[in-house]
Amino acid sequence: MRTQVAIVGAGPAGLLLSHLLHLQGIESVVLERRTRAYVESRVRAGVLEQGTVDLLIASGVGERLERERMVHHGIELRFARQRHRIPISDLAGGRAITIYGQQEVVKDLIRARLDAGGQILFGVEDLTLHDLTAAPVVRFRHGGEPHEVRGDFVAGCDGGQGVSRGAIPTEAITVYERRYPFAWLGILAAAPPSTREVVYAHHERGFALHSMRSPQVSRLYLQCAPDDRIEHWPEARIWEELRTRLATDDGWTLAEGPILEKSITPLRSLVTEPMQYGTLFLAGDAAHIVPPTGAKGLNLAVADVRVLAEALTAWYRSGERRLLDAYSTTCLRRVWRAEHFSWWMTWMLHRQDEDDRFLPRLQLSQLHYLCSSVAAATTLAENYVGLETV
Ligand code: RFL
Ligand code: PHB
Repeated sequence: MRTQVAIVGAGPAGLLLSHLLHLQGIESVVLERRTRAYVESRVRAGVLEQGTVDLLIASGVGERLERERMVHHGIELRFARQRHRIPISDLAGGRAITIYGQQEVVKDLIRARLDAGGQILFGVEDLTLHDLTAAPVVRFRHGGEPHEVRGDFVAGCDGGQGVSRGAIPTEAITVYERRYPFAWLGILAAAPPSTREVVYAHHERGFALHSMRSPQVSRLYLQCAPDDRIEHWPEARIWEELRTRLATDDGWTLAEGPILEKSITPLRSLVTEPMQYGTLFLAGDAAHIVPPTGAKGLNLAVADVRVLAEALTAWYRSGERRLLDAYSTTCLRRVWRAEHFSWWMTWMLHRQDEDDRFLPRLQLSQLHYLCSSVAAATTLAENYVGLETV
C-alpha cells in the first residue's frame, strides 16, 4: 500500500491529524492495534481547552460536541473541609473549558474519517517502522497476513505504550522522565454529578477529584498506591473513601450510583526531545506524557497535530521544509509549560511520604494563596484554560 502520511495509532492525535490532512487534500492511512469498539469505549480525559474546542468546531467535527458538551467557567479547590471557587473565565480573558469525554471526540473523528472515505485499519499487529531517514516503510500483520505501507512521512501517534518512540535510535533523542509514588483510581458512575464544576480536593488521606460526563454520569478519581490493585477496591470502599476525602463543613453530600467502569492508572511525566527523526514525527502521548492533574494530555495531543498538519501542508504545497524542521521546537515550548503546570498541580494536591509533615503545610499554604491572591489564581487559570501564546 502507498500513501502520503502513514499514521500509527487511532487515538485523538492520529485521528485528528488524518482529518486535518484530508481537509488539505493530503492522503493518509491510520493503523490501529485495537478494535474500533475498544477505542470508542476507552474512558479517559474529559476536559477540553477552548483552543481544542475551537479547532474541532472549525474543522467540521464539532456538531455533536456543541450539542452535548458542558461549558464550565470555573473550578473548585477543596481543602481543610472548605470549598473555594477559582473563576477561570473571569481570570483568563473570558475563555472557558468544556467537559466532553475523550471517547466521544474519538467517535466523532472516526465517523468523520469513514464518511469521507478515509482508511483506518483496526486490529493491526506486530507493527514495525523501517528506513525512517529515507523512504519510510511501516510493516505489520492484519487479518493474519503480513502487510506494508510506504509513505513520504510517518506520524507516530501511538500513545505512551506505542512503538514509534522506540524506533528512534537512542543516541538521536533524549527522554526526560519523572515517575510519581502514586496512581489514580478512576470510576465512571451512573450518578448525577454532586457539583456544577470540577472539584480538586486536597485531603490528608490523599487527593480526590470529582468530575462529570453528563447530567446523569459522574467521573471520580482517588489517589492510590502505584502497586494497588483494582480487586482491592470494592464499590463500598470507593464510595466511603470519596465521601471522606470530599467532605466539607457545609453539609455537602455526594450522590452515589452503580459504577460503570473502574481502573487504576499510574502517574508519569515524560518528554522526548526532539519529537522528530528523519521522516518520523511523534505527536501526543507518543512524544510526551503528563500526569492527569492538569487535564492537559489530550489538549497537547491536539496542539501537536495542528502544528504538524500545517507543516505537512506547507511541504506538500510548496516543498517548503521550514515548518517541518521547526516542528519539535514549536511544540516543545507548549509541552514544557504543560509539563510544569501538571507537575505543579500534582505536587500541590497529592499526599507523598506519609512521614513528611512539612509538605502538607506547604501545600495548604499554596492553596490558601491561590484562593486569596488574584495574581496567583490568574496563573492557575490561564494555564488551566490553555495558554495561546506559548
Ligand atoms: P492515545 O489516546 O493513547 O492513542 C494512541 C493509540 O495508539 C494505539 N497504539 C498502536 N497502534 C498500532 N500499533 C501499535 N504498536 C500501537 N500502540 C498503541 C493505541 O491503541 C491507541 O488507540 O494517545 P493520543 O492520541 O496521543 O492521545 C493522548 C490522550 O489519550 C491522553 O493524553 C489523555 O487521555 C490524557 N488525559 C487527559 N487529558 C486531557 O487533556 N484532559 C483530561 O481531563 C485528561 N484526563 C487523561 C485523563 C488520561 C488518563 N489516563 C487513563 C492516563 C485522565 C486519565 C485517567
Ligand atoms: C476528567 O473529567 O476525567 C478529568 C477532569 C480533570 C482532570 C482529569 C480528568 O484533571
